[in-house]
Amino acid sequence: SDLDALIDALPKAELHLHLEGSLEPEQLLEFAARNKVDIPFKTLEEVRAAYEFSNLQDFLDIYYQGMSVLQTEADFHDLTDAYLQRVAADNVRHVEVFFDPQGHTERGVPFDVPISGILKALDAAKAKYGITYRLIMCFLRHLSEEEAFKTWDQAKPWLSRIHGIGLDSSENGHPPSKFARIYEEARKEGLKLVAHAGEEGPPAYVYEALDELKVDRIDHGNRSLEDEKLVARLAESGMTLTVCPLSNLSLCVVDDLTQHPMKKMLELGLRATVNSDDPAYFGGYVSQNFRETAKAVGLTRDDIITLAKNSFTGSFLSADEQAPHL
Ligand code: ES4
Ligand code: ZN
Repeated sequence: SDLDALIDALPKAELHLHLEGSLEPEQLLEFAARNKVDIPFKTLEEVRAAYEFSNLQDFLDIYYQGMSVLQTEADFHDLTDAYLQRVAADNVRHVEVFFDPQGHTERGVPFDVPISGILKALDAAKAKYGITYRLIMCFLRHLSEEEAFKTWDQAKPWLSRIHGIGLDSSENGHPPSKFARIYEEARKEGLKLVAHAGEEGPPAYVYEALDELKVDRIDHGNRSLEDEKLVARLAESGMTLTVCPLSNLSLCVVDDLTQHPMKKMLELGLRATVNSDDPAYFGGYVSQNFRETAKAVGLTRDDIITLAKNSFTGSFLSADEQAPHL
């Protein structure tokens, strides 16, 4: 359709992407074979069948299991490069990507391995694909504050290469306030701050992310819509929400894409953006998220242009760096 052509043609930024969530079934088998990692699947069909779930925890269990095939710097490089190549074809010009160091150090892969491989691919992206980047290190919120501080210490030599920190994994029972001291340290180092909040968790967690973590962006934020005062605050402050429609559908945050709040978010004056979250698991990269959402909730040309613009104004690029894309 006309809208699909517009979506393809517009320069876009992706602000919510877990690199480990871009591990396609084919790559999982390839990395398992080359690293001789035992996995409980033999065929693509078996992997695809395993990439099925209906809530955040079921997804996370499979996501952490999938990570076990990522062993070497080359694996992380190849994973990142494949993602960049994929989104370059969709006119994505800038990416702000997450990685989960604790998902790797926990199983004996040293901190330096993932970050070295990831940065090698990201550093080549401008020349290879015309894509700029920021790298965001996430803490797993189901682990302790002490574990987060251990990871923070391992990250210290890399801080000039890490632009921001994030908070992900199982949300309920692990409120943002649990990590207030880590965020304070990162803020002192001049890092950008983001956190998943209001995906499955209540509006109170979005308030905590704002007030106790002092985040620059909210990842997801869907459940903010349950609280009128919170919506007004987010709209007035121009807070960016990195919304992930196909993720929300896969994890039953919404029952049906026609029920997705994206249109409503724009009507409420929220600075929403469209992102893929874990595209290998949720059935689509960023352009597909745009296309399916546009169709399901009736986004107009203006809505789509606004969303593409928001992806740059909500990014951590300077105004000068954003300008050519707007
Ligand atoms: C995630 Cl969708 C989602 N939510 C929370 N944590 C995550 N890590 C990777 N994907
Ligand atoms: Zn996410």
